[in-house]
Amino acid sequence: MTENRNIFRLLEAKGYLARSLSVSHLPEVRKDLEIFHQQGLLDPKLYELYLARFRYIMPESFPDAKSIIVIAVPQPICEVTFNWEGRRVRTIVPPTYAQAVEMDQEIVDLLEKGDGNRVHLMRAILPHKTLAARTGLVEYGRNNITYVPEFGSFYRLTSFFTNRELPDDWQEVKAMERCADCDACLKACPTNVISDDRFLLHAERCITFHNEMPADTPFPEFISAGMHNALVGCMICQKVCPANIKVKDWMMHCNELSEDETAFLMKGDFTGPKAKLMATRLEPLGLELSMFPRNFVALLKNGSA
Ligand code: B12
Ligand code: SF4
Ligand code: SF4
Repeated sequence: MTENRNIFRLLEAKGYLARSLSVSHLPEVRKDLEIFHQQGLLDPKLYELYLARFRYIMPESFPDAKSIIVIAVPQPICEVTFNWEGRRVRTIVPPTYAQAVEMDQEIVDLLEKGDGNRVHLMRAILPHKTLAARTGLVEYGRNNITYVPEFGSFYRLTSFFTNRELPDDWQEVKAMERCADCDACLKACPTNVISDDRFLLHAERCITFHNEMPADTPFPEFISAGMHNALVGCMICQKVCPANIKVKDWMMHCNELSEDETAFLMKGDFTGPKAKLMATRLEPLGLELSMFPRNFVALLKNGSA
Protein backbone atom coordinates (compact mmCIF):
# COMPACT_ATOMS: atom_id res chain seq x y z
CA MET A 1 0.00 0.00 0.00
CA THR A 2 1.49 3.35 -1.03
CA GLU A 3 0.21 5.19 2.03
CA ASN A 4 2.06 2.74 4.30
CA ARG A 5 5.28 3.06 2.32
CA ASN A 6 5.02 6.81 2.87
CA ILE A 7 5.07 6.38 6.68
CA PHE A 8 8.16 4.18 6.64
CA ARG A 9 9.86 6.50 4.11
CA LEU A 10 9.35 9.52 6.36
CA LEU A 11 11.06 7.66 9.22
CA GLU A 12 13.85 6.30 7.01
CA ALA A 13 14.60 9.80 5.74
CA LYS A 14 15.36 10.79 9.36
CA GLY A 15 17.63 7.76 9.79
CA TYR A 16 15.12 5.95 12.04
CA LEU A 17 14.31 2.24 11.75
CA ALA A 18 10.77 0.95 12.09
CA ARG A 19 8.62 -2.19 11.97
CA SER A 20 5.00 -2.87 12.83
CA LEU A 21 2.63 -5.48 14.23
CA SER A 22 -1.10 -5.96 14.45
CA VAL A 23 -2.87 -5.00 17.70
CA SER A 24 -4.27 -8.55 17.70
CA HIS A 25 -0.92 -9.69 19.21
CA LEU A 26 -1.35 -7.68 22.43
CA PRO A 27 -2.32 -10.77 24.50
CA GLU A 28 0.85 -12.56 23.30
CA VAL A 29 2.99 -9.52 24.16
CA ARG A 30 1.51 -9.61 27.66
CA LYS A 31 2.31 -13.32 27.91
CA ASP A 32 5.96 -12.73 26.90
CA LEU A 33 6.45 -10.72 30.08
CA GLU A 34 3.83 -12.01 32.46
CA ILE A 35 5.08 -15.58 32.21
CA PHE A 36 8.24 -14.54 34.06
CA HIS A 37 6.19 -12.66 36.66
CA GLN A 38 4.01 -15.73 37.23
CA GLN A 39 7.13 -17.87 37.65
CA GLY A 40 8.39 -15.45 40.32
CA LEU A 41 11.47 -14.57 38.25
CA LEU A 42 10.92 -10.81 38.29
CA ASP A 43 11.81 -8.82 41.38
CA PRO A 44 8.51 -7.60 42.93
CA LYS A 45 9.75 -4.03 43.51
CA LEU A 46 11.12 -3.74 39.96
CA TYR A 47 7.88 -5.18 38.58
CA GLU A 48 5.80 -2.69 40.58
CA LEU A 49 7.93 0.33 39.65
CA TYR A 50 8.42 -0.34 35.93
CA LEU A 51 6.34 -3.19 34.53
CA ALA A 52 2.93 -3.08 36.26
CA ARG A 53 2.04 0.09 34.34
CA PHE A 54 2.07 -1.56 30.90
CA ARG A 55 -1.36 -1.59 29.23
CA TYR A 56 -1.80 -4.57 26.91
CA ILE A 57 -5.21 -3.44 25.71
CA MET A 58 -6.59 -1.21 22.98
CA PRO A 59 -6.66 2.38 24.25
CA GLU A 60 -10.28 3.36 25.06
CA SER A 61 -9.80 6.75 23.43
CA PHE A 62 -8.45 5.18 20.24
CA PRO A 63 -10.92 2.43 19.32
CA ASP A 64 -9.90 2.39 15.64
CA ALA A 65 -6.23 1.53 16.41
CA LYS A 66 -5.15 -1.29 14.09
CA SER A 67 -1.39 -1.56 14.35
CA ILE A 68 1.54 -0.72 16.56
CA ILE A 69 4.60 0.87 14.99
CA VAL A 70 7.94 0.37 16.80
CA ILE A 71 10.73 2.82 16.08
CA ALA A 72 14.48 2.86 16.87
CA VAL A 73 15.95 6.37 17.01
CA PRO A 74 19.79 6.43 17.03
CA GLN A 75 21.27 8.33 19.97
CA PRO A 76 24.80 9.06 21.24
CA ILE A 77 26.11 9.26 24.80
CA CYS A 78 25.45 12.73 26.19
CA GLU A 79 28.27 14.53 28.03
CA VAL A 80 27.37 16.86 30.90
CA THR A 81 30.11 18.98 32.49
CA PHE A 82 29.92 20.32 36.05
CA ASN A 83 32.09 23.11 37.44
CA TRP A 84 32.86 22.12 41.01
CA GLU A 85 35.49 23.39 43.41
CA GLY A 86 37.53 24.92 40.60
CA ARG A 87 37.47 21.75 38.46
CA ARG A 88 35.60 20.91 35.26
CA VAL A 89 34.05 17.52 36.00
CA ARG A 90 32.95 15.59 32.90
CA THR A 91 30.15 13.05 33.32
CA ILE A 92 28.03 11.01 30.93
CA VAL A 93 24.37 10.22 30.42
CA PRO A 94 23.93 6.99 28.39
CA PRO A 95 21.89 6.82 25.16
CA THR A 96 18.07 6.80 25.56
CA TYR A 97 17.74 9.15 28.54
CA ALA A 98 17.86 12.46 26.68
CA GLN A 99 15.03 14.03 24.67
CA ALA A 100 12.51 11.27 25.41
CA VAL A 101 9.39 13.46 25.29
CA GLU A 102 10.73 15.61 22.46
CA MET A 103 11.51 12.56 20.28
CA ASP A 104 8.01 11.14 20.68
CA GLN A 105 6.49 14.50 19.77
CA GLU A 106 8.80 14.82 16.77
CA ILE A 107 7.66 11.43 15.48
CA VAL A 108 3.97 12.23 15.95
CA ASP A 109 4.40 15.55 14.10
CA LEU A 110 6.51 13.98 11.38
CA LEU A 111 4.01 11.22 10.61
CA GLU A 112 0.70 12.97 11.27
CA LYS A 113 1.65 16.08 9.30
CA GLY A 114 3.81 14.41 6.65
CA ASP A 115 1.52 11.51 5.78
CA GLY A 116 -1.39 13.41 4.24
CA ASN A 117 -3.67 10.37 4.66
CA ARG A 118 -4.94 11.05 8.18
CA VAL A 119 -2.72 8.70 10.07
CA HIS A 120 -3.10 9.13 13.84
CA LEU A 121 -0.64 8.04 16.51
CA MET A 122 -0.93 7.43 20.23
CA ARG A 123 2.04 6.58 22.47
CA ALA A 124 1.93 2.96 23.58
CA ILE A 125 2.64 2.21 27.26
CA LEU A 126 4.13 -1.18 26.40
CA PRO A 127 7.46 -3.05 26.64
CA HIS A 128 9.30 -1.59 23.65
CA LYS A 129 12.09 -4.24 23.53
CA THR A 130 9.57 -7.07 23.40
CA LEU A 131 7.63 -5.32 20.63
CA ALA A 132 10.79 -4.53 18.69
CA ALA A 133 12.16 -8.09 19.02
CA ARG A 134 8.79 -9.57 18.08
CA THR A 135 8.81 -7.62 14.80
CA GLY A 136 12.42 -8.56 13.98
CA LEU A 137 13.48 -4.90 14.22
CA VAL A 138 16.08 -5.83 16.87
CA GLU A 139 17.87 -8.83 18.35
CA TYR A 140 18.63 -9.39 22.02
CA GLY A 141 22.13 -9.33 23.43
CA ARG A 142 23.03 -11.53 26.34
CA ASN A 143 22.88 -8.37 28.47
CA ASN A 144 19.15 -8.21 27.55
CA ILE A 145 19.74 -4.92 25.75
CA THR A 146 18.65 -4.99 22.11
CA TYR A 147 20.77 -4.35 19.05
CA VAL A 148 20.49 -3.37 15.39
CA PRO A 149 23.36 -3.80 12.91
CA GLU A 150 23.37 -0.07 12.01
CA PHE A 151 23.94 1.43 15.48
CA GLY A 152 24.55 -1.40 17.93
CA SER A 153 22.57 -0.66 21.09
CA PHE A 154 22.87 3.15 20.80
CA TYR A 155 19.24 4.01 20.13
CA ARG A 156 16.05 4.85 21.92
CA LEU A 157 13.00 2.67 21.32
CA THR A 158 9.49 4.00 21.16
CA SER A 159 6.11 2.60 20.05
CA PHE A 160 2.78 4.04 18.95
CA PHE A 161 -0.70 2.76 18.24
CA THR A 162 -1.85 3.83 14.77
CA ASN A 163 -5.19 3.76 12.98
CA ARG A 164 -3.45 2.41 9.85
CA GLU A 165 -3.27 -1.26 8.96
CA LEU A 166 0.51 -1.66 8.71
CA PRO A 167 2.37 -4.89 7.85
CA ASP A 168 2.23 -7.53 10.58
CA ASP A 169 5.90 -8.42 11.16
CA TRP A 170 5.17 -10.72 14.14
CA GLN A 171 7.85 -13.42 14.64
CA GLU A 172 9.93 -15.31 17.21
CA VAL A 173 12.44 -13.25 19.19
CA LYS A 174 16.12 -13.82 18.45
CA ALA A 175 19.40 -13.45 20.32
CA MET A 176 22.40 -12.10 18.37
CA GLU A 177 24.39 -14.95 16.85
CA ARG A 178 27.66 -13.52 18.12
CA CYS A 179 26.51 -13.93 21.76
CA ALA A 180 26.94 -17.72 21.37
CA ASP A 181 30.75 -17.30 21.47
CA CYS A 182 30.99 -14.28 23.73
CA ASP A 183 30.61 -13.52 27.40
CA ALA A 184 32.23 -10.08 27.54
CA CYS A 185 29.18 -8.42 29.13
CA LEU A 186 28.72 -11.23 31.63
CA LYS A 187 32.35 -10.95 32.76
CA ALA A 188 32.35 -7.14 32.84
CA CYS A 189 29.11 -6.55 34.75
CA PRO A 190 30.30 -5.62 38.25
CA THR A 191 27.12 -6.67 40.08
CA ASN A 192 26.48 -10.06 38.41
CA VAL A 193 23.26 -9.05 36.70
CA ILE A 194 23.97 -11.24 33.66
CA SER A 195 24.35 -14.92 34.41
CA ASP A 196 24.91 -18.30 32.82
CA ASP A 197 21.93 -19.90 34.52
CA ARG A 198 19.27 -17.98 32.61
CA PHE A 199 18.86 -15.51 29.73
CA LEU A 200 16.60 -13.19 31.76
CA LEU A 201 18.59 -10.67 33.80
CA HIS A 202 18.79 -10.43 37.55
CA ALA A 203 17.74 -6.84 36.89
CA GLU A 204 17.25 -5.93 40.54
CA ARG A 205 21.07 -6.02 40.87
CA CYS A 206 21.62 -3.60 37.94
CA ILE A 207 23.34 -0.34 38.92
CA THR A 208 20.77 1.47 36.77
CA PHE A 209 17.86 0.16 38.85
CA HIS A 210 19.46 1.74 41.91
CA ASN A 211 20.68 5.05 40.49
CA GLU A 212 17.30 5.77 38.85
CA MET A 213 15.74 5.78 42.35
CA PRO A 214 15.33 9.06 44.25
CA ALA A 215 18.44 10.21 46.13
CA ASP A 216 17.00 9.43 49.57
CA THR A 217 17.36 5.73 48.68
CA PRO A 218 20.96 4.78 49.52
CA PHE A 219 22.88 2.43 47.21
CA PRO A 220 22.95 -1.19 48.41
CA GLU A 221 26.23 -2.52 49.79
CA PHE A 222 26.95 -4.67 46.72
CA ILE A 223 27.35 -1.46 44.66
CA SER A 224 30.74 -0.11 45.69
CA ALA A 225 32.11 3.35 44.88
CA GLY A 226 34.34 2.26 41.99
CA MET A 227 31.39 0.87 40.02
CA HIS A 228 29.68 4.18 39.26
CA ASN A 229 30.37 5.34 35.72
CA ALA A 230 27.47 7.55 34.62
CA LEU A 231 25.31 10.30 36.08
CA VAL A 232 22.38 7.92 35.69
CA GLY A 233 22.40 4.38 34.28
CA CYS A 234 25.55 2.40 33.52
CA MET A 235 27.56 1.87 30.33
CA ILE A 236 29.80 -1.07 31.28
CA CYS A 237 28.10 -3.94 29.44
CA GLN A 238 27.51 -1.82 26.32
CA LYS A 239 31.07 -0.46 26.21
CA VAL A 240 32.66 -3.93 26.21
CA CYS A 241 30.24 -5.35 23.65
CA PRO A 242 31.82 -6.14 20.24
CA ALA A 243 28.49 -5.33 18.56
CA ASN A 244 29.05 -1.71 19.64
CA ILE A 245 32.55 -1.40 18.23
CA LYS A 246 31.49 1.28 15.70
CA VAL A 247 29.46 3.40 18.13
CA LYS A 248 31.04 2.99 21.55
CA ASP A 249 32.77 6.40 21.44
CA TRP A 250 29.83 8.25 19.88
CA MET A 251 29.26 11.16 22.24
CA MET A 252 27.94 14.71 22.05
CA HIS A 253 28.34 17.53 24.49
CA CYS A 254 24.91 18.31 25.96
CA ASN A 255 25.25 20.78 28.80
CA GLU A 256 27.60 22.57 31.19
CA LEU A 257 26.67 23.65 34.73
CA SER A 258 28.34 26.57 36.47
CA GLU A 259 29.84 26.47 40.01
CA ASP A 260 26.64 28.10 41.30
CA GLU A 261 24.35 25.62 39.61
CA THR A 262 26.42 22.65 40.75
CA ALA A 263 26.44 23.98 44.33
CA PHE A 264 22.65 24.24 44.14
CA LEU A 265 22.39 20.57 43.11
CA MET A 266 24.82 19.54 45.85
CA LYS A 267 22.54 21.11 48.50
CA GLY A 268 19.72 18.77 47.49
CA ASP A 269 16.94 21.22 48.40
CA PHE A 270 14.75 21.45 45.34
CA THR A 271 12.11 23.93 46.41
CA GLY A 272 11.59 27.41 44.98
CA PRO A 273 11.97 29.01 41.56
CA LYS A 274 15.63 28.05 41.09
CA ALA A 275 14.64 24.37 41.23
CA LYS A 276 12.15 24.93 38.41
CA LEU A 277 14.82 26.57 36.33
CA MET A 278 17.27 23.72 36.93
CA ALA A 279 14.59 21.15 36.09
CA THR A 280 13.99 22.81 32.71
CA ARG A 281 17.71 22.46 31.98
CA LEU A 282 18.21 18.92 33.25
CA GLU A 283 14.96 17.06 32.58
CA PRO A 284 15.33 17.16 28.77
CA LEU A 285 18.56 15.19 29.36
CA GLY A 286 16.63 12.59 31.34
CA LEU A 287 18.07 13.88 34.64
CA GLU A 288 15.55 14.20 37.46
CA LEU A 289 16.56 16.64 40.20
CA SER A 290 15.53 13.94 42.68
CA MET A 291 18.66 11.91 41.74
CA PHE A 292 20.93 14.69 43.09
CA PRO A 293 23.20 15.04 44.88
CA ARG A 294 23.63 11.24 45.39
CA ASN A 295 24.56 10.26 41.81
CA PHE A 296 27.01 13.12 41.25
CA VAL A 297 28.65 12.56 44.66
CA ALA A 298 29.06 8.86 43.78
CA LEU A 299 31.00 9.78 40.63
CA LEU A 300 33.17 12.28 42.50
CA LYS A 301 33.95 9.65 45.14
CA ASN A 302 34.99 7.03 42.65
CA GLY A 303 37.23 9.50 40.85
CA SER A 304 36.03 8.44 37.38
CA ALA A 305 34.37 11.82 36.82
C1 B12 B 1 12.23 -1.86 33.30
C2 B12 B 1 13.33 -1.24 32.46
C3 B12 B 1 14.61 -1.23 32.99
C4 B12 B 1 14.97 -1.90 34.33
C5 B12 B 1 15.02 -3.44 34.12
C6 B12 B 1 15.79 -3.89 32.88
C7 B12 B 1 15.28 -5.18 32.29
N1 B12 B 1 16.13 -5.87 31.58
O1 B12 B 1 14.12 -5.53 32.48
C8 B12 B 1 16.34 -1.24 34.64
C9 B12 B 1 16.11 -0.01 35.49
C10 B12 B 1 17.36 -2.14 35.34
C11 B12 B 1 16.78 -0.81 33.24
C12 B12 B 1 18.09 -0.65 32.89
C13 B12 B 1 18.50 -0.26 31.62
N2 B12 B 1 17.72 0.13 30.60
CO1 B12 B 1 15.80 0.05 30.67
N3 B12 B 1 13.97 -0.10 30.51
C14 B12 B 1 13.03 -0.68 31.20
C15 B12 B 1 11.65 -0.61 30.53
C16 B12 B 1 10.76 0.40 31.27
C17 B12 B 1 10.96 -1.98 30.44
C18 B12 B 1 11.88 -3.16 30.05
C19 B12 B 1 11.16 -4.47 30.20
O2 B12 B 1 10.19 -4.72 29.50
N4 B12 B 1 11.61 -5.34 31.12
C20 B12 B 1 10.97 -6.60 31.41
C21 B12 B 1 11.86 -7.76 31.00
C22 B12 B 1 11.23 -9.07 31.48
O3 B12 B 1 11.85 -7.75 29.58
P1 B12 B 1 13.20 -7.88 28.70
O4 B12 B 1 14.28 -7.16 29.42
O5 B12 B 1 12.85 -7.44 27.34
O6 B12 B 1 13.46 -9.42 28.79
C23 B12 B 1 13.07 -10.29 27.76
C24 B12 B 1 14.19 -11.27 27.42
O7 B12 B 1 14.83 -11.68 28.60
C25 B12 B 1 13.37 -12.37 26.78
N5 B12 B 1 13.94 -13.67 26.94
C26 B12 B 1 13.85 -14.52 27.99
N6 B12 B 1 14.51 -15.65 27.76
C27 B12 B 1 15.03 -15.54 26.51
C28 B12 B 1 15.82 -16.41 25.76
C29 B12 B 1 16.23 -16.01 24.46
C30 B12 B 1 17.09 -16.91 23.65
C31 B12 B 1 15.84 -14.74 23.93
C32 B12 B 1 16.29 -14.31 22.56
C33 B12 B 1 15.05 -13.87 24.70
C34 B12 B 1 14.66 -14.29 25.97
O8 B12 B 1 12.10 -12.38 27.44
C35 B12 B 1 11.93 -11.22 28.25
C36 B12 B 1 10.54 -10.64 28.08
O9 B12 B 1 10.23 -10.41 26.74
C37 B12 B 1 12.02 -0.11 29.07
C38 B12 B 1 11.07 0.97 28.47
C39 B12 B 1 9.84 0.35 27.91
N7 B12 B 1 8.72 0.99 28.02
O10 B12 B 1 9.87 -0.73 27.36
C40 B12 B 1 13.44 0.47 29.24
C41 B12 B 1 14.49 0.12 28.17
C42 B12 B 1 14.40 -1.36 27.94
N8 B12 B 1 15.74 0.43 28.82
C43 B12 B 1 16.62 0.81 27.99
C44 B12 B 1 17.97 1.04 28.35
C45 B12 B 1 18.84 1.73 27.33
C46 B12 B 1 18.47 0.63 29.58
C47 B12 B 1 19.93 0.71 30.02
C48 B12 B 1 20.94 0.30 28.95
C49 B12 B 1 20.22 2.13 30.50
C50 B12 B 1 21.64 2.30 30.96
N9 B12 B 1 22.57 2.66 30.11
O11 B12 B 1 21.92 2.10 32.10
C51 B12 B 1 19.94 -0.29 31.22
C52 B12 B 1 20.32 -1.70 30.73
C53 B12 B 1 20.33 -2.73 31.77
C54 B12 B 1 20.21 -4.09 31.11
N10 B12 B 1 21.31 -4.80 30.99
O12 B12 B 1 19.11 -4.44 30.66
C55 B12 B 1 16.10 0.95 26.57
C56 B12 B 1 16.64 -0.20 25.69
C57 B12 B 1 17.13 0.27 24.33
C58 B12 B 1 17.84 -0.89 23.66
N11 B12 B 1 18.82 -0.56 22.84
O13 B12 B 1 17.52 -2.04 23.86
C59 B12 B 1 14.56 0.93 26.82
C60 B12 B 1 13.74 0.28 25.73
C61 B12 B 1 14.12 2.39 27.00
C62 B12 B 1 13.90 3.10 25.67
N12 B12 B 1 12.79 3.78 25.52
O14 B12 B 1 14.69 3.03 24.76
N13 B12 B 1 15.73 -0.68 32.42
S1 SF4 C 1 29.11 -8.53 25.02
FE1 SF4 C 1 29.07 -10.41 23.79
S2 SF4 C 1 27.56 -11.73 24.84
FE2 SF4 C 1 27.24 -9.65 25.60
S3 SF4 C 1 25.64 -8.78 24.27
FE3 SF4 C 1 27.61 -8.19 23.37
S4 SF4 C 1 28.07 -9.83 21.87
FE4 SF4 C 1 26.46 -10.63 23.23
S1 SF4 D 1 24.00 -1.77 32.90
FE1 SF4 D 1 25.81 -2.09 34.27
S2 SF4 D 1 25.02 -3.09 36.12
FE2 SF4 D 1 23.41 -3.23 34.54
S3 SF4 D 1 23.77 -5.20 33.51
FE3 SF4 D 1 24.96 -3.74 32.34
S4 SF4 D 1 27.00 -3.72 33.30
FE4 SF4 D 1 25.61 -4.74 34.72
